[in-house]
Amino acid sequence: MLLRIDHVGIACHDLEEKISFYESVFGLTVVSREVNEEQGVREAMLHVADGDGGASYVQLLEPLSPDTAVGKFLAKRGEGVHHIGYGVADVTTALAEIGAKGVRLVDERPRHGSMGASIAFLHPKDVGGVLTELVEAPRR
Ligand code: V0V
Ligand code: CO
Repeated sequence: MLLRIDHVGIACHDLEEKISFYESVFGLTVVSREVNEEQGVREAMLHVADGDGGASYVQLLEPLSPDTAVGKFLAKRGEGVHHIGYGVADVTTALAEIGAKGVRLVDERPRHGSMGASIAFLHPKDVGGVLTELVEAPRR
């Protein structure tokens, strides 16, 4: 069901500062910058590698305000890994299959994600403390 690791989401206070860090230390390149009001974030995707099923990225996340998912996470835990995003062929089908196994879904239906993807989150309390995101890449 999981095709690959699409991205690792990392929460930070200052997006531009963290972009500079990943560029200078790891030589990564920003391929997308977006504000996602629904998710309460300003985010950037930095390309890591290309695989058979698609590319993988680091996603840097800055909260739009303290009362957002990432804002609350930063206040509670500080900067660090916020979620893992796995590539799936069909996010609606994957949600139905995973939900049927008793895992709490944060999203009952897909939302708009970075770079035109369809995304949905599974509750971290039902995934061993890991906020887990399903990512269906846009059709080309
Ligand atoms: C919260 N908790 C986490 C967590 N966030 N545990 C692991 N990883 C995280 N990232 C824990 C938290 O410590 C609490 O446990 C408990 O869950 C409830 O947290 P809370 O602070 O009271 O917050 P809630 O319940 O209001 O919200 C938690 C959830 C929320 C997971 C439901 O963050 C959410 O809806 N996340 C999905 C949306 C999201 O994260 N969007 C930003 C990325 P204790 O302390 O009580 O034990 S957007 C993105 O990735 C995009 C656009 C993309 O990839 O394209
Ligand atoms: Co993400």
